[in-house]
Amino acid sequence: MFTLPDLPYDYQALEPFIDEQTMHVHHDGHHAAYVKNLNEALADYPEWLDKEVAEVLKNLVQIPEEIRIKVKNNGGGHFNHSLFWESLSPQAEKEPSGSLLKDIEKIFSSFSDFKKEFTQKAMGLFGSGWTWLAVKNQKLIIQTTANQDSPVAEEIIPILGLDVWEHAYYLKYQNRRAEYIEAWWNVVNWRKISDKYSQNL
Ligand code: MN3
Repeated sequence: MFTLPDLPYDYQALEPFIDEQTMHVHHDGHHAAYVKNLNEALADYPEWLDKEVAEVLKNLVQIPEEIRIKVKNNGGGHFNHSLFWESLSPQAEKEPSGSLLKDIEKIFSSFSDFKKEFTQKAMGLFGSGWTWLAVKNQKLIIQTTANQDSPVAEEIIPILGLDVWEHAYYLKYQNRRAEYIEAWWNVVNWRKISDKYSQNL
């Protein structure tokens, strides 16, 4: 069985950038539903229920066709949100460190240029989806995915993900996605992302 992870901080901890009510709806409502629906979809296929969700997503072709889309959507939702919560912190650093900072500067010329490009991609994403900082063939990339599609299904390692579904910001920011993204940068847990990057080099 897949289980909903607890938030690594209190629901109000990311205030004022991400509000308590949104965190409740997002974690206890949306993420919980992905976990429930994933377990239901795989109920008749218990061999998949004790795998890591990333393993399930990497092997979707082996999932019976009649439940494959449901597993892709809800498994992606579970994986993506688990990464999202742990990528944030009320004690956030302003920027990455170590090899991550060095490689961001190498590829995007500066950390502020990286932020600009990431923000533009997130702003340009039509409808619901995610923007990622990820490692592909040992190189940093910015990627966007639609719906709950997850880069991990394509052998890409996401190290930071921004949820740009309206459910992630509508209660506080309504249609002002740009304000949400600007606020979100303030709670990105760069220490954690930098560590994750070093482990995946
Ligand atoms: Mn979401």
